[in-house]
Amino acid sequence: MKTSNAARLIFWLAAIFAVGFLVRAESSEKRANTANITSAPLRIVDQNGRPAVSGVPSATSQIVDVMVGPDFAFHPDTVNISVGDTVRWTWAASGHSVSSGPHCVPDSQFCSPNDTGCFPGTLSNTGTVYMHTFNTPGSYSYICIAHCSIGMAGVVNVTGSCAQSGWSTAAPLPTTGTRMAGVYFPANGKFYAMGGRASDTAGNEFTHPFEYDPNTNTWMTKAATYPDNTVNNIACGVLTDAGTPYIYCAGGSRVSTPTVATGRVFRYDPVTDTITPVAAPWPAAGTTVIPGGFTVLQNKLYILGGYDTVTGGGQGINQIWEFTPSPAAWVQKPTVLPVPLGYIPTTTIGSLIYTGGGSDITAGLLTDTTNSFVYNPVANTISAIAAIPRPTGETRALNFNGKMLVMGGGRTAPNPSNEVDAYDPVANSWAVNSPVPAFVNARRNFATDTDGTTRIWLAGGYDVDGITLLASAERFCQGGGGTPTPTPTATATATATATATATATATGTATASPTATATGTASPTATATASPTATLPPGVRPTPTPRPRPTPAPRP
Ligand SMILES: [Cu+2]
Repeated sequence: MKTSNAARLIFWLAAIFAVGFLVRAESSEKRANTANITSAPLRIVDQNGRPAVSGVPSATSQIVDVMVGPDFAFHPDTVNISVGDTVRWTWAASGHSVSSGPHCVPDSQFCSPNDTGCFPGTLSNTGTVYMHTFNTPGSYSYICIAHCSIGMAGVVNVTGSCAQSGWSTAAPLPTTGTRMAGVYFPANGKFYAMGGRASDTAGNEFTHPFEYDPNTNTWMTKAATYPDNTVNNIACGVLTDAGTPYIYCAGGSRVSTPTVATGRVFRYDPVTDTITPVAAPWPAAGTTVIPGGFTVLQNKLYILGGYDTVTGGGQGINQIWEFTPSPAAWVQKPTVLPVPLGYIPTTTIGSLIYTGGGSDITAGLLTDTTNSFVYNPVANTISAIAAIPRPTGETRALNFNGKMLVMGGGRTAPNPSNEVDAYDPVANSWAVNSPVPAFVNARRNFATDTDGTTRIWLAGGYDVDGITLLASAERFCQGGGGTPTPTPTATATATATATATATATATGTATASPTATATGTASPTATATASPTATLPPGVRPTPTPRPRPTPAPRP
């Protein structure tokens, strides 16, 4: 009996070893034959020494196939594609997953079978097909969660390219819209316009999110329904809870009762198209305060400042709040803004939060400012940075390749603007319409966001007159052949100066681009073209906007 057991044990050990050896042998043989498995050539290097794109690059997106198994490997284990291309994984054996992340740590950027529940993950069986489109350049490692420890891993290298470099017209929103929050959702590469309204008359708040697909240049009105109609001026950002990313949104206002605000929080899962209440309202809202600037840093949503619609007839607040998704909770930071502000262009670069501009709100009147700050939420410090070269507010700031872009916006003449100011946190200096040029249609209170490296989207908002609502959308793509066209038009801001006083426009020079050509308005914009702020040396601050010319606030 003992001999028999020992023999059996030895047999099984040998069998396991042999299987492991055979699997490895098969695996390496498969690797050698990857060219037979996919039709595309592999391991081709471009002139920069980077992997060349598999197959023939085309203006339209392509699908690249990867087989999952039948052994403990992906075939091929490396694919090189262009932005907008799709990888299609097909299971040739059961009990495997495709889970984004290095080593054995799923990072929830994408995963089989449907990009949900990436952690801890799902194993799928033979015949499963999972597709994911890559919209941002980069190198994406992925694993099988069951077999990553024995090396079942792959990588997707995505190189950037633009069908059209620079700004171009995108498909318009399904309707006019303003006061939406733009959110790029990395897990599916789509851009969302959250909340907002179709007009400034009561009862026209949006009830569903809008989804823009960069690959098809189309908008879709999603089925998920907001929990209420207090959805103007909401603060949104992508946060991950238990491994799944969501768009969290806090606060908001509505037209029918302009002095009523909400602190309500909900989260939207774009993949399952579901909206879920989050039982942790933003405490600063009370029933009267609209969120100020907002940004995400290390999986926390920050709100800087805001608009108290009641106190003093309407005024800015100076509070800074931090939201943590799990468990959902808010903390008021011990730091306050040096000046109370609402609608602050705000973004995150590295471990710091930056602002450029924002609305002074006094007795219910909004005035664009040049206040610019850097905030460290860990050290609880906030200090001034070089001031943005023009007053603005009621727009967003975006982190684009490590620079803060402040996107047009503003209401104090000659705003609204189409100018894109870029703050370099290393040099503590601003550039105007460089590296990203001005967009075409000046506007404020529009939805905008970026993938961080290559693309920017914006949609809706108020037109150059500050009144007309827009449906139009624009998209920026950087890369591919050639540089973006440096031909911003200042026509938009120029027309807005019609009612401006000379003193007001004198400081509004920043919004006029150096290439401004006459647009026929006999307004003081001539002074604007005479002093393009692009030539301001770093550290020289333009005169702050004087307070006394605010335009009356429409319903927030
Ligand atoms: Cu596996």
